[in-house]
Amino acid sequence: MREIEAAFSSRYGTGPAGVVWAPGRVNIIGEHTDYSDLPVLPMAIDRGLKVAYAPAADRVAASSSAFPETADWSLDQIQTLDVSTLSGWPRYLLGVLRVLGTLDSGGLLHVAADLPSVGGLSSSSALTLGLLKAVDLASESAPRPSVELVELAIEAERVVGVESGGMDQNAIALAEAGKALRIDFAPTRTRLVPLPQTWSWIAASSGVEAPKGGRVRDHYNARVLGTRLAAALLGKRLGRDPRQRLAAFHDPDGRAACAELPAEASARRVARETDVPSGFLLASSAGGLVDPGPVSVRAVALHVLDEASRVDAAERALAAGALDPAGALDPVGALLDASHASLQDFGASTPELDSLCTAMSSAGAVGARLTGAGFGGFAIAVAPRERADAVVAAAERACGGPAFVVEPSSGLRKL
Ligand code: NG1
Repeated sequence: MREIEAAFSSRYGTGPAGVVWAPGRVNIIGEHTDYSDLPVLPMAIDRGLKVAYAPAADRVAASSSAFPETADWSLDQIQTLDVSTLSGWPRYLLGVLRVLGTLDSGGLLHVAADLPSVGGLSSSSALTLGLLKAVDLASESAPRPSVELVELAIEAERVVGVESGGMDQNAIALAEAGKALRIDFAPTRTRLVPLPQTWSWIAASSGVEAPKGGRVRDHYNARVLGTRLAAALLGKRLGRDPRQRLAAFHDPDGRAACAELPAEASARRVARETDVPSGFLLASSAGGLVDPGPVSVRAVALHVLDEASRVDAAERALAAGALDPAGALDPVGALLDASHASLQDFGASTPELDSLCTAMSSAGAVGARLTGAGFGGFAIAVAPRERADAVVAAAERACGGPAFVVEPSSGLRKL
């Protein structure tokens, strides 16, 4: 019996009806662009989590091999629970159940993972999508299509409090082996991008945890606010609609006007200057962002617009890599390095992430950058396959690990 089935049986006294696989992801390039409706280029990886499930008449119960918290809620109770009173991973389960609305039946769930949850590999979205698909399959209704699960998962994570974009959920649900996934937003469109087999992708921990509670959530939401303030100010200055996302300013005039933006501004000041209400600027699915006061605006906008151009350039370089993998490696590596430098200005890097990237480059990686939200968590590097072991070893020496090669893998599915 597989380990997860044994764990499920020992917890619930009965075997599971099935097991769902939800992979983690690394983002190759396009960081902090998704919530401005600008593109990203992630790939799902060969690490992730399994959720074993079985139907249950009137309750949802859940446990995990990795964490002590459990949930056991009646269907009636689910509608009255307050997410802010829960701690740990059951918050994501409540987010999932909330967006599913009134349930006709429940489920028994058990989670096991080989995906570090320290930040950057999208463990929160893998968990959300794994739970969502397991609850969906445990119910009697027809299974929902992946694109519907993606939309529900985005909303579920916002219920938990991070006003995220949609990169992770799309990547995890729609990825295919051997390929990255270019994702555009508003409307969402995805395109598979083959990756050269002679390259290795290395994921390495900075040794600093960046879980989505407290500190990281506040840093992240402050950047989301920074992009909204920048867009409102650019709209006002360029005579365009100020209630748009930064994607509406991804053109030469928009880029040039960024230089005139204030280094920092508050929602209150921008609301006064632009007539966009502060309630609009601070809106969120979880009842409004906490107003952090002045946040970085100019560096945030410059990073986001330039990073979107780097996504286009990386996709072009990868297309060339299909014909000439060796020739495309340096251009892709240079884009990764440029992305990391830009994220330093944006404020998402840390000294540990910086020295980790330097260590991997010195060991033979052609490019390295933080991946995911940053503020700690993971970095990725790209290297010719024969140098991968040396890069992993250098990363482990720099930060104490873990570091490992990740393979571009297929997405969410029933095993
Ligand atoms: P992480 O925290 O690495 O899973 C987060 C967001 C993404 C994206 C990146 C930054 C969530 C679930 N994910 O990724 O949507 O904005 O940061 O590019 O919040």
